[in-house]
Amino acid sequence: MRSKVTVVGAGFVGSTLVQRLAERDYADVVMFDIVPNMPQGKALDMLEAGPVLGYDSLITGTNDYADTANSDVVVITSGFPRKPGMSRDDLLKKNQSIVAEVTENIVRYSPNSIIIVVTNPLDAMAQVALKTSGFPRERVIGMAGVLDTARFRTFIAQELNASVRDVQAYVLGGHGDTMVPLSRLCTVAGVPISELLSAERIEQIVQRTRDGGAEIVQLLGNGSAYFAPSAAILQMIDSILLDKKMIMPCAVYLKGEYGISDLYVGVPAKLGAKGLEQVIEVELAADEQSLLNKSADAVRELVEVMGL
Ligand code: TXD
Repeated sequence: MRSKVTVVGAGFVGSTLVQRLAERDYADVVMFDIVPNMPQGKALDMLEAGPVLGYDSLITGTNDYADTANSDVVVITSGFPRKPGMSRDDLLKKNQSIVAEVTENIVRYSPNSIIIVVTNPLDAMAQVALKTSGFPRERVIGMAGVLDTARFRTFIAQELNASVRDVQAYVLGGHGDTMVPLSRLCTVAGVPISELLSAERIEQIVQRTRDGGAEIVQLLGNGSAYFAPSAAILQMIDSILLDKKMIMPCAVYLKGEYGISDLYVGVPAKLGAKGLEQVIEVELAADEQSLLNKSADAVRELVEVMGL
């Protein structure tokens, strides 16, 4: 039987992800949104691309959670955009209630699913989904690190005129200004980046990576990134549904790993059929650990504002 994936939120990230999934052709996809007719319209449009592109994925748009029943993976991209005059905390609380409501419906209709959280502020929203669902941490994972790492890899490849495939890197920590690109472990075809670029140039690339989301927001003028984010989510789903056991940075609920407890923070994780199959603990240098701690503190602040 084909796998079933539900994507909640048929906005830019959600609908682009559904398109990418359909083209992979290994799962049926349900796209849910509260806006009437819109997910149905987008789903039908994508379904009609199947004969041209050669995929048989069944794509269903809906406003009814019953259609999402028995999904293997559910992705939460639903959220409220920040409006003028809204504080960060207002947005936090608004998205907290959306993610909680969505999670309750996921638990009701797909009690055995693996949840991938995408809505911002990412690490805090993953915490909301975990607490609301009562699922084990293996089945509630946040997407941020694959995207942040992809941005870092893009900039390094550009700088060295190298293939992105040869660039290995890790960006850890929370999804935000405090993320921790681990340049010490970055290699290009196995060669440490410190042998290829000056420390100063590496630092500039690290800073551009930290500002990667904002750079796109500024260029777009309205809305935020969705092509690279949807690709990053797809890689996580691939590893889970195809049981590839790939290691990639994900927001994971830590239970003492890296000296951090009861909090979502981005760390290298092995994803397979069971969801999170292993937290990979990399030995960190003192300065890296202190940056990771700072990043965790920023997430903890949000969790406290939410009263979780
Ligand atoms: O790295 C990452 N984690 C991220 C996160 C990368 C990119 C985008 N990131 C965040 O994902 C972004 O800050 C937003 O919080 C979400 C979704 O971004 P997108 O660009 O797709 O936002 P849209 O286009 O505004 O889509 C949101 C949709 C929209 O269609 C709403 O109608 C719907 O969410 N929505 C809901 N769906 C279901 N249920 C409820 N309650 C609901 N409320 C709004």
